[in-house]
Amino acid sequence: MLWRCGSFTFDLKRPLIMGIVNVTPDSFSDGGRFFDVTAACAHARRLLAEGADLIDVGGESTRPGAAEVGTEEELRRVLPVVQALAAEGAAVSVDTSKPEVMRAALAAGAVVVNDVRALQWPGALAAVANSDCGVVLMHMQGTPQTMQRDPHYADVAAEVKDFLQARVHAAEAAGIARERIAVDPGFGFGKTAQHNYELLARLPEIAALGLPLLVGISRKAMLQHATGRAVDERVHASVAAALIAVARGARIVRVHDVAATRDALAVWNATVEQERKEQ
Ligand code: 8Y4
Repeated sequence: MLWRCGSFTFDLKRPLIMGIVNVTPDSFSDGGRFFDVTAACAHARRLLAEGADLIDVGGESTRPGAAEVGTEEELRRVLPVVQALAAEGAAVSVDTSKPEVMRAALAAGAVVVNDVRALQWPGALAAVANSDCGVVLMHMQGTPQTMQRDPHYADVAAEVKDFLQARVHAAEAAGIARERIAVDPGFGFGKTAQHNYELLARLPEIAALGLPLLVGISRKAMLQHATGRAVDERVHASVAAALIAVARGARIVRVHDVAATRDALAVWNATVEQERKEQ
């Protein structure tokens, strides 16, 4: 299976690691953007050196209850980082729902649009259709402001799958080639811990869509549910979750801890290669 993302074509025979880089306001610089951009680029370079296949750059917090960020502010945060990393030859993904940010990031060299709102905002389908980038379509119930209040599903895996199928059709109808599209069940986005574990258990049903499957569980609250660990103590649980996701059909994992994930997936790859030789 291949995933076409602008100048990059990823072979998904081996799972990919997407390293997370948040560009959030820093408390050091007064008004300037020097420190947060410099720090984000430095962090991205470290993740690339550790083995990240692509870097997801985000300037909008989608944490439950977080305030929305304006277009100008999001551009100020994200663009210089996208520009610098792309110029260094990295495969850069931009985590945004805003068509203006998508267009600017793609012009600056981004090769993937990662949209937690699955291109549902006006103009988003067209912004991606006018490029040859890859795109991640993610499921969310509700909005980041309200999604964790009281999520409900009759059948979480079936509903997530139906939503993703519908968004894939909308993307194709807008002129986005199927080989550019990856799907993501959106762990933690309008889901209880039980919903999240049911989705993880039933991931093969989502993989059956036949498209590259991306999963982001790294450091999320569902890991606290199982381990009791605080957010800065969830590395081991995150690596376990990434490996479980890959074993159940995920082909791209979005993670904070690239070095640890890379070693786990190296063991996975060695096992799968041996299995192929035996057949
Ligand atoms: C600690 C650290 C606790 C981070 C929670 C979080 C996904 C995503 C996010 C995902 C895709 C997050 C932008 C939420 N999650 N994009 N983005 N898939 N495609 N929370 O699962 O990392 S942000």
